[in-house]
Amino acid sequence: MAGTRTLCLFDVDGTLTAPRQVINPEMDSFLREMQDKVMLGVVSGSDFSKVSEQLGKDVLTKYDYVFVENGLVAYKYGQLFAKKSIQDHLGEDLLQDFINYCLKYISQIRLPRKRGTFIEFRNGMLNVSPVGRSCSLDERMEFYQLDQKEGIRKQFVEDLQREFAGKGLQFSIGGQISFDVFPDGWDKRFCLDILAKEGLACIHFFGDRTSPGGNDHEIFEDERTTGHTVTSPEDTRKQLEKLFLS
Ligand code: M1P
Repeated sequence: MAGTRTLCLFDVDGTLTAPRQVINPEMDSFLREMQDKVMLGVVSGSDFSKVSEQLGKDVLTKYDYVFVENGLVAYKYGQLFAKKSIQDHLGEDLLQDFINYCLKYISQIRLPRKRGTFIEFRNGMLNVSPVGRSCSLDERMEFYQLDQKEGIRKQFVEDLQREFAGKGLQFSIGGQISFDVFPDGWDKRFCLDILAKEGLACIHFFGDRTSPGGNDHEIFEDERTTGHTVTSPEDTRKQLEKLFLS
């Protein structure tokens, strides 16, 4: 039976914060006011350390639900309540074939700059970055602009889709310098299976990457959510005010 509580579930980068930046204090206090009307949750492809850097060390107590790595690691009212790992699911052989292929592929790309941490191994996904995650903010923007012109990540993902066809892997280009790789179905919809047991009346999802290929697309389209496309944190606030405060 449907419950009475409404949950507003937010993507982080580009929706609550500028990409990889800390939440603006005004947006943060606006969300606290919203909590009188609705429950709040976040769902991010990033891992917990990045989400807490952006939303605050007290993120677990500020939001009713925090889903990191698409919900593979899930917290409710500050407590860890679900966790699943990619290595148990895929097995070491496939994982190593995949990692080796990516490292070889990256070694053959020439970029204006390359830094370190080309593959980040997370609990529920791999994050692959041709420029390397340890790049500076300026280097990040430089890669992002180049990628928009040259489609480096898009081409990389297409090659991986061909090479690993039928292996049960899904790819998602969410941020600026990398893409995420996870088992089929482990996109942001993963958290909806968890929420299905929570007796909510309605889940409003807000994200900026809702077009096909973006990492908010599947959850935005899912019939268990009412999806909203936003263009920035300011736009998220405007849409919330219109929906719940006017
Ligand atoms: O916006 C979500 C993405 O944020 C980061 O992407 P990037 O560093 O490329 O901007 C990553 O944490 C990625 O996993 C995540 O999907």
